[in-house]
Amino acid sequence: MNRIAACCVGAALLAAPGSARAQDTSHDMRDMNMAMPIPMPAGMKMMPGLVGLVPPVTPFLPGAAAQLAQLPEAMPGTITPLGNGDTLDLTASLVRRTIKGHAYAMYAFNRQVPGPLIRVAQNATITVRFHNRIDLPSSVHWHGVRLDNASDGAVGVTQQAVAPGADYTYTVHFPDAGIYWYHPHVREDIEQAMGLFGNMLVDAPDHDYYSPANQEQVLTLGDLLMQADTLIPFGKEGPDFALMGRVGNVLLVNGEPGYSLRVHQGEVVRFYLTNVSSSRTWNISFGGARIKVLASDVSRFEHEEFVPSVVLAPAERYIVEVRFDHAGTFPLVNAVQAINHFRGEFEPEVDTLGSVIVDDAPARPDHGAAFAMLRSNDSVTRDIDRYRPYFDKPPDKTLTLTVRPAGLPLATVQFMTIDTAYYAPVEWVDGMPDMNWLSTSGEVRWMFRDNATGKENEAIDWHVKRGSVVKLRIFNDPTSFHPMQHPIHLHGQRMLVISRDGVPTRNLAWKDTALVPVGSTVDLLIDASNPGDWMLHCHIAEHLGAGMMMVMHVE
Ligand SMILES: [Cu+2]
Repeated sequence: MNRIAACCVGAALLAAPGSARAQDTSHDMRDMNMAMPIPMPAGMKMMPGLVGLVPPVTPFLPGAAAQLAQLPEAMPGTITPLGNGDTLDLTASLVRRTIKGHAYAMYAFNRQVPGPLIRVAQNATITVRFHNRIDLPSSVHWHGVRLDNASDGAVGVTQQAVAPGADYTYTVHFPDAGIYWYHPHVREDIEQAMGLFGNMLVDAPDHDYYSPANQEQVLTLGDLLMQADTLIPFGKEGPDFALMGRVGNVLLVNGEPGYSLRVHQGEVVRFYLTNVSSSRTWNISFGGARIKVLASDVSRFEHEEFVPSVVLAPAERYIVEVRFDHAGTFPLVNAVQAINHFRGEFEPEVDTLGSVIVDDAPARPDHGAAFAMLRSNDSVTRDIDRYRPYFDKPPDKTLTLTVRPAGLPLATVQFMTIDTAYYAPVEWVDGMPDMNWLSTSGEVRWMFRDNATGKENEAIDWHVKRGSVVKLRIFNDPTSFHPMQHPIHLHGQRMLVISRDGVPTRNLAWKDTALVPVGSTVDLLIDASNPGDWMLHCHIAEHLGAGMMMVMHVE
């Protein structure tokens, strides 16, 4: 009997609330929490062959041993300016967090959600003394920052996990301006989702680095999966929702389910956007207000552009400016194309995350004229020019993205064989939450396959010389068991997305994370300038937890 079947027996013993079984306090956590149905999209029922099943993992939620009332209440994130040589104490701990009027035991850095916004000058070096006071092993990864390998926070590659109660000191050097973020690099599916994330805003010395704005807003875009007022537990032994990742149904801006900003008519707001979700890809717009894209992960773009909306895959950052040119209310919107796997239909899905309320007092100063102009960042172009001779060389390395299932419920396997007849390049929402929930890292293995050697994930052993320029071609196999987009993140280096499906990118920015849609081939050019052992992995937390990682050694 496999583990699914064993759990199925346990679930079958569960009766309706009020029954003798439900009142029996002797049953274990598994029965109590994991048998709770997960939220299904409107009009969709759980697949008949899956009713009564639970994921074959022990349910986990933070703070099981803590008294909720005794925990300190989480606070909003504060700006923490740090100078070169400064030290920050960063403590991950349990907090009481109130969402839509209900309190939950969750995690926070320095009791803040998001964690402290570390604001530093470009080229500053700071020391961070990390104190793990949560109930899981943890670490801190400084996402996108080209720092010393020993401070990368990559558990299993650059350090051991920091045990509960233990400490670790990081030295963080910031060679590049822009918006970055920090999060644990162990069980991200739990720790990041439960509140352990924060930004670093790195200021260039040039005060004219971006076009002028009246104010700045740093926004994290995240989500939380709940059934009514209850958090859906995580898998203790490994991630559940291993097929598509955990896609939340409560959308959070800076950890809160509603966002609100008041501005004057004509103001230009510079938004620093970070996708901190486990799996969700966002498509963000501002109620028709004009959006200008300035920068992404590790640099500005060669040219500023006006766009109708901004797509952010997990871990990606975009810096945009938005001008609110008339009084009124501009909704902050996530507008996507949902795919309903059960019905095989696509349908639009639009969620309002908050609003920008514009009064009729005039902006002072009025940056309207500067906003209307699109700047070219010649220094970015000149920097990239040094790499252009490598754009057309044959790939040095090629990877195929695929998945191998083993021991999934029969109904899921049968469904997938017909479901892959159609696929979406990007799955914006979870259109099959039942099948997804029941798949754990025990049954699903997501994979990088090195086409040159046939090796997979951590067995792949790439050694490249420091200073070399590596062209990496990644193909996302649409014929795999369950094809899905993957946001691929490389630690400690910078890279260019030089082409997608053979079409050259016409406006480049240095990136650390690139989305590879289903069926697509993406060519990356890696500037391998930072020595050490660096992870390459999918940033969908559950895909990483289900194996999708490897290490590139820069010597
Ligand atoms: Cu992935």
